[in-house]
Amino acid sequence: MSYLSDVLADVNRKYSYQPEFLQAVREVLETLEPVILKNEDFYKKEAVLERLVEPDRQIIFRVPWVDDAGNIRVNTGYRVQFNNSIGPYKGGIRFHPSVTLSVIKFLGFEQTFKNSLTGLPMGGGKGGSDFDPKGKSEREIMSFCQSFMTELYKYIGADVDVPAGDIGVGAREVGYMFGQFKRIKGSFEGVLTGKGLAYGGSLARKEATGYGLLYITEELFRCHGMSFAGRTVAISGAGNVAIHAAEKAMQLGALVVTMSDSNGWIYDPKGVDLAAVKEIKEVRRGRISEYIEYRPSAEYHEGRGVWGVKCDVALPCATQNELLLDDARTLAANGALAVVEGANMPTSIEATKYLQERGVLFVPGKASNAGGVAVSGLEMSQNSGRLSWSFEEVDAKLKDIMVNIYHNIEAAAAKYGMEGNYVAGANITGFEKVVSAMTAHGAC
Ligand code: NDP
Ligand code: 2IT
Repeated sequence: MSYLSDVLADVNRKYSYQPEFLQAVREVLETLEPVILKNEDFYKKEAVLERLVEPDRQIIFRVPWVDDAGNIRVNTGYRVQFNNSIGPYKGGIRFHPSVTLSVIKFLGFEQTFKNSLTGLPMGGGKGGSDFDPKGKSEREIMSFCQSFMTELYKYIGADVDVPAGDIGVGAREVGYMFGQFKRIKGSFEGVLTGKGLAYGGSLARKEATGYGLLYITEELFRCHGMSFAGRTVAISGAGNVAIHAAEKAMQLGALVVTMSDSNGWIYDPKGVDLAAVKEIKEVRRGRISEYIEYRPSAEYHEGRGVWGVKCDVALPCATQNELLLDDARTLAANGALAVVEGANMPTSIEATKYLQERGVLFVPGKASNAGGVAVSGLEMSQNSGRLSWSFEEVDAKLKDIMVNIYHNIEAAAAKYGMEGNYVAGANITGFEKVVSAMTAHGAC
């Protein structure tokens, strides 16, 4: 058994009850094999892999809050501070009933590599709760956010750990959490990103993940001698990432024909009416099924189905494991040219391998959705410098970062003889920087 397979076997044994975490670890470790084999004794002596797969600390807490009927309700809160070798912990907070320690660990693990890829000094962390924001009143959301921060504030700070949004957490929730932190600590600091523009937020943060996804997709196409304009794009999700991915895809001349939420999906062959989706999701906080009220000629279907639509480019932007082997088969059979992940780990390992074998260009989320956390890093810089940059300035830096990520992961894959394998390229690039910092710090 090699060092790498020993560590993988240990993690599988120890955390057999954390499937999402094991999936994320397996995907990364398997692609690192050529790097580890080149210098196995060193990595083993330094226990590099053992240190990478074990979070620095995991904070789990009770979140009591009062609902509108006056009942006390209880959820579980998490913050996993994974690795701060290259900077303060950084990563979003997810509110969704599916949140478990396994989910937060997988996200924190991925985040460590992603943040390294941005080139900015940010370590990896993630947090969240199994709280379900759906159907809750404004007051209940505020009550929950305040209670969550009443415990979390002890563990975070502008130079310690800087959370942001993720599924179920947008500007509204970040605002409530920021307010509670400020109130308890008496300190106005850049402790969260994705803040409102009136109190230290960055222009273009809201758009950053979706726009960044399209910047890297455009560069991918350009470097393969193809144009992106005129392509048909299938997008899943209808949240922050999906909406801004659709917006930038349209600006770049593509036709976006699908969007979805956890109940169902829409197919609009004329091209999705994004103003309608924004009104449904951002103003009414409604369901994607309402889309046909705006566009009666479009189709609405219950359940999953986005990947059955013929497209050139698939952008999964909802959640983990939403693009499975059968979906990959359908996409490839329908002639898809590229799958570029907006969500974190939306594609299963089997589906990823199938797409790669069939020559479908595949960019993993830790590279392609890094635009969000990259602009969070720029928000941190602006907060430290007491500055606000223009939209154009932030957007130009974002584009630059995404183009650089593409070239770095492309070069790393090629260096190890895996041309075009951007999964390996992303993992190797992220790994090399984190490990060089980690080993410089000694046994910690
Ligand atoms: P939002 O909460 O804004 O939107 C999430 C979307 O995905 C909604 O349409 C939601 O539908 C759908 N969705 C969520 N969970 C499920 C599920 N279990 N099954 C089916 N559909 C689901 O989140 P974001 O857009 O911010 O996040 C989307 C993805 O992008 C996540 O994987 C996140 O980790 C990742 N990401 C986000 C970044 C950011 O800056 N926000 C940065 C990088 C990655 P419904 O409303 O019905 O629940
Ligand atoms: O998955 C992610 O990268 C995010 N949810 C954004 C994290 C951040 O700190 O901006």
